[in-house]
Parts: sequence; structure tokens; C-alpha cells
Amino acid sequence: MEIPSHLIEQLRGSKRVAVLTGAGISAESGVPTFRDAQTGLWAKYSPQELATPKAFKDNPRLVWEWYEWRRELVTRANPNPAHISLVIIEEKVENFTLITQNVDGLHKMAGSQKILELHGNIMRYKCADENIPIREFSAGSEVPPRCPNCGGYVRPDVVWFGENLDESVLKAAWEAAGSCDLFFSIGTSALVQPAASMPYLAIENRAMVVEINLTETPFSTSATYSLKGSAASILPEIVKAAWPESIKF
Ligand code: BV8
Repeated sequence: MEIPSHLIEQLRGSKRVAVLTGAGISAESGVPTFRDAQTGLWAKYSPQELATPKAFKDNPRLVWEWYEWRRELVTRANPNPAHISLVIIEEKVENFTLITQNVDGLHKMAGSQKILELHGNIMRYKCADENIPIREFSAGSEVPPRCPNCGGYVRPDVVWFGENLDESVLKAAWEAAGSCDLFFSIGTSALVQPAASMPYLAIENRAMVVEINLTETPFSTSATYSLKGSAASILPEIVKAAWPESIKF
């Protein structure tokens, strides 16, 4: 794909880069996106229905098993060239913030440093009643397992639909989106709030905003550049054009 030279100049001279990623950046690592049809047992369920406090209250075993299934996929996944490209950009620019909606931990595994996990992390657990982190629990016969402190259910440490995001993480994400001169929106359907509002804040702050996505999104027409295609192929092209010597793959 031909990368606009104006984008490359902006990236090379950028003082502050902010990046928002969604499930699409992990697709080529084998982690299904949120809106891809789910497979097998989960085909008949919609993630948006399962990722809610109500679903966990009504059917804790089903929701727990859905996360166990996803955790299994994530543990087998490795970062792809899109994740690696963001590590290189972070090394090259003065100030870089990675805001991710993903809960798969692949950015950290790739080597990204300044990561804001808006929606938590599927590999972390917390008590559903006390809302405190749980590092160890007896994975006995009961599903979901019980909190060793209070006997409530253990749940994944992720933000469900209808739940508030962590205030400090959200504040840092708004600050990064509102102060950058270059914003990338990568692999997200730009539908879930408040993440979907962040690229618009970057536009308000007169940043160049670049969307990299397989399909059209509600944000595409507002982006400075909307590059259609896979993040795992477009991001390495951008890095190669900006810093030819840096491509390691
Ligand atoms: C909140 C964790 C206060 C769990 C997730 C304002 C207006 C309307 C509604 C609301 C609003 N404010 C709040 C809401 C309610 C709700 C919301 O946004 N609803 C929407 C859907 C209408 N938001 C909330 O509840 C948030 N809480 O704001 O609290 C509040 C509460 C209630 C009411 C008001 C205020 C909490 C949202 C967090 C939900 N938790 N994840 C879990 O993962 O199990 S969100 C979940 O969706 C994932 O994190 C996922 O990342 C995220 C978004 O999806 P995407 O990442 O975009 O993935 P998706 O599959 O959609 O798209 C992938 C894209 O990649 C596609 O476009 C595809 O084409 C592309 N792609 C695929 N392959 C590739 C690719 N692109 C490039 N390369 C490829 N190879």
C-alpha cells in the first residue's frame, strides 16, 4: 500500500503520538475480534450480551467458561508485526502513549511500555463482591471459583458493558488523546464508548488522525487518512517508510 508522504513526515517529526487499538490488531495473532462471529459453542452468544454484570449474575458459570475459552486462545497467541511496529514507533518518538481496548495483554508481550488498558486484562482476576484483585484462588470443582477472602465469586478483571472504566486510566487516555499531534486508531470498529470518542478529541486538538482498519467505520470519514487493510501489513509499511533501518521482520 502507498503510505502518504505527509503522514510519514508527520510521524518522523512528531513530538507526541497517541495510539488507540482494538481487537482488530490482535486478529492476526489468532484472537477473534469482538464482532467476528464466535465459533463452536459460543456461536449462539453475542459478546456484548456475555460481557455484562447481568450475564454474570444470571449465569456465572456460562460467563466464566466463556472467559476460560478466550483465555485459552490468548495464552496460545503471540504478538504480530502490528504489535511489534508499535514498539518500534514508541522507541523512535519523543512521547508515546498506547491506549488499548484489548484485554489480551499482547501489547505488553510485544514490548510496549506506556500502555493504558481501558478495559482491563483477561489474565487478571478480581472478587465480584469486594472488587479487589485476586492473585490466587483454589480452582476446585466450583465454577466460577470462590474468593478466598469473602466467598464471593471470582470474576475476570475486565470492564463489562455498563461498568465504569478505571478513573486514572481514563484520565490519562483523555490527556494523551487531547495533547498529541498524531493519533492512530487501529483495528477498532469505533463503536464502544468512551474509547470511540478519543480520536475526535485528537481532531479537536488539531492532531493528524490516521485510521488503519480492515473495514469502514463511523470514524473513517473524519480521519485525516483512513488506510483500509490489515494492521499487520500496513503498520510495518509505515515504520519502514519512516525509519528504513529499523524493520526487524
Ligand atoms: C462506560 C472488556 C459509563 C470485556 C469491553 C455513549 C453512547 C452509547 C453507549 C454508551 C455511551 N457511553 C457508554 C455507553 C455504553 C457502552 C457502549 O459503548 N455501548 C456501545 C456498544 C453502544 N459503554 C460502556 O458500557 C463502557 N462503560 O462508559 O461506563 C457508562 C455506563 C453506561 C452508560 C453510560 C456511561 C464500558 C465499555 C467496555 C466494554 N468492555 N471489553 C471483554 O473483552 O470481555 S469492550 C469490547 O469491545 C472489547 O474491549 C473490544 O476491544 C471493544 C471494541 O470492539 P473493537 O475492539 O473495536 O473490536 P471489534 O470487533 O468491534 O472491531 C474490530 C475491528 O477491527 C473491525 O472494524 C474489523 O474490521 C477490524 N479488523 C479485523 N481484523 C483486522 C482489523 N483491522 C486491521 N487489521 C486486521 N487484521
